[in-house]
Parts: sequence; structure tokens; C-alpha cells
Amino acid sequence: MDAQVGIIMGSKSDWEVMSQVSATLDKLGISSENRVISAHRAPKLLTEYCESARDRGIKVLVCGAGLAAALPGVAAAHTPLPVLGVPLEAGALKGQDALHAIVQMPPGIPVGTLAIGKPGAINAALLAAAILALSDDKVRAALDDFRAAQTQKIADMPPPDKS
Ligand code: RP5
Repeated sequence: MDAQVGIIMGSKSDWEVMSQVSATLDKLGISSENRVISAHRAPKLLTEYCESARDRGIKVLVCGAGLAAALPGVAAAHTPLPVLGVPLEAGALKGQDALHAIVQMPPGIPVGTLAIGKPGAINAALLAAAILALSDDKVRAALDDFRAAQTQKIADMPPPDKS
């Protein structure tokens, strides 16, 4: 099955967190592909990937990067597809630098920015699923089931022991 979601990260060192995007999409039965393409170190490659993404059937891009994280914004500049950005914890500023770089897009080129690190990676996948669910009944059913199971897990959880 052709990939519905394109996952891009700035470095192989981002995979530990970005694999959560892929794993969450897998659980929902959503096909995805992973690429390491740095906006700074391989800008032409990133342009080519993003410009061809829609014609190849990709519907949403999820981009994760750390440090001066230009990746999601540059990706969004090269495709009309929805782009979700995950700031990653790397270096002295622990992801604050990436968060600010990703969230502060100039008006005209939006990036949907998620939380720093693993929570953001998981939620990027769920948000990508919600976007796909608008026009895909299978994804909508999978997302409904996921949320119902999550709620049931909490309902079934025994209360904390007083001792
Ligand atoms: C960013 O710089 C990457 O997204 C990564 O989070 C960070 C460090 O990259 P490496 O030096 O580990 O390749 O571009």
C-alpha cells in the first residue's frame, strides 16, 4: 500500500522519538514512510521530496527536528499538504529552540506544532489520523476504536492504594 503519511526527520539520531509516529500510525492501520532529510544539510533533497509528495499519494507530512529546526517550515514551504511539526530535544536548550523555531511560522505558511519529544510524536500521528479520517472511513473507525479503548483503560483502572 502506498504511504499515506510521510515522516521526515533531520537526523538518524531523531529516530528514537520519531519511531513513535510510525508505531502509532501502524496501530491505526495507516501506511507511512520514513526519511532522514536535514533541511540544512540536504536542502535540495528536502525540496524534491516535498514537491513530489502529493503526487505520490502522501496526504500529511510529519516532520521532526531538533536544534534550529527549520525542517517542518521548509517542508511546508514546498508542499500544500498539511505539515505537522515535532520539536525534538537536542543540545543545550532541550528542545525549546526547536519548539520556537517550529511554532513561530510567518503567516501564509502554517505548521501544526506539537509538544516537544515523545508526547508530540504520538500526538502528531493521532492528529494525522484525524485529518485522514475526514475522508477515510477505515481510519475514522480505527481512531474511534483507539479513543474508546483508551477511555476504557482508564475506567478499568483500580484507584491508587491509600497506603
Ligand atoms: C537536527 O540536529 C536534527 O534534527 C537533530 O535533532 C539535531 C542533531 O543532529 P545530529 O548531529 O545528531 O545529526 O538537525
